[in-house]
Amino acid sequence: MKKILPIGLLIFPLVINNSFALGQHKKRLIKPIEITDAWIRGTVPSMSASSGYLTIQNNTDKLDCLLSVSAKTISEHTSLHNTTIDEYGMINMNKINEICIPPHKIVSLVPNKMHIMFMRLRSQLKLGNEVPLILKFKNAGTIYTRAEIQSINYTGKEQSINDK
Ligand SMILES: [Cu+2]
Repeated sequence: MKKILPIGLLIFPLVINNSFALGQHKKRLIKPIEITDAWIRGTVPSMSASSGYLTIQNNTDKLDCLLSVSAKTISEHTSLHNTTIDEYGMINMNKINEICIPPHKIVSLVPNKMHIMFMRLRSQLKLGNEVPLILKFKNAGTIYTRAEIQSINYTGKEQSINDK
């Protein structure tokens, strides 16, 4: 005895695909983690390291932490640093394991504080070029962004306005 498959079943995959597409579209409107104002300090030929800065906005209800940054096009070795001044006025840079952003808060990496350190640079970082960055977050996972290379004297968007 032969079984005949009802034609109605063939329509199901189309319906499932449609609702999946809608769900994805909704998620794109509010990013869980938003990265803005990413920049890296330009270098002169003798420099083998540089620092990078960006602003992280956590739009979720949970604490999230930046765990690592990679920028393979410019550097083999990247880590998260914090700058501190000790009791003798000496400036130190310490490696930190993570940068955490409380729910619905913004954390900015700015000169002389927390930053991304790019070591063993492959070549000179020239003004105006863009560098792709891959950020790894504890909850949000992998986030791709681009950082603009600024001049060696640049101190960031807000600082530059205050200087004028
Ligand atoms: Cu550093």
